[in-house]
Amino acid sequence: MKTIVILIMLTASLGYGQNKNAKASMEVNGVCMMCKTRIEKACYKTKGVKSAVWNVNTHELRLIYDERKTDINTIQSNILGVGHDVKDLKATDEAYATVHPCCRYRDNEVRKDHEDNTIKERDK
Ligand SMILES: [Cu+2]
Repeated sequence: MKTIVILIMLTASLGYGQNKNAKASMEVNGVCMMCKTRIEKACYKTKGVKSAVWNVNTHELRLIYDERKTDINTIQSNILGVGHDVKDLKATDEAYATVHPCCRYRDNEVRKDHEDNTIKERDK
């Protein structure tokens, strides 16, 4: 009986101070709407992520997640897993190779193409 009480207290104290709607934002590299879908999907695939919105212009990813179920490192590694660099963390070449050719954000030509398109869209 005593053990059970201690266990309950321990579980309660572990959960204490953890936010089920923790917010975070970080920079994720990408170039287009396909990247956006890929990045956000990778986040939602992570158990505990409630909201993931990536901005194609600013490259900022805004997250709302349950700290009791996941953490930033887990979310980041899932994003890296689909081939997108997070801040200073580089996705492996294998993971990067799986992104669509038009999404090769490390390629200056591709990046420039997308930037031109963004400007065209804006000036339309
Ligand atoms: Cu893309």
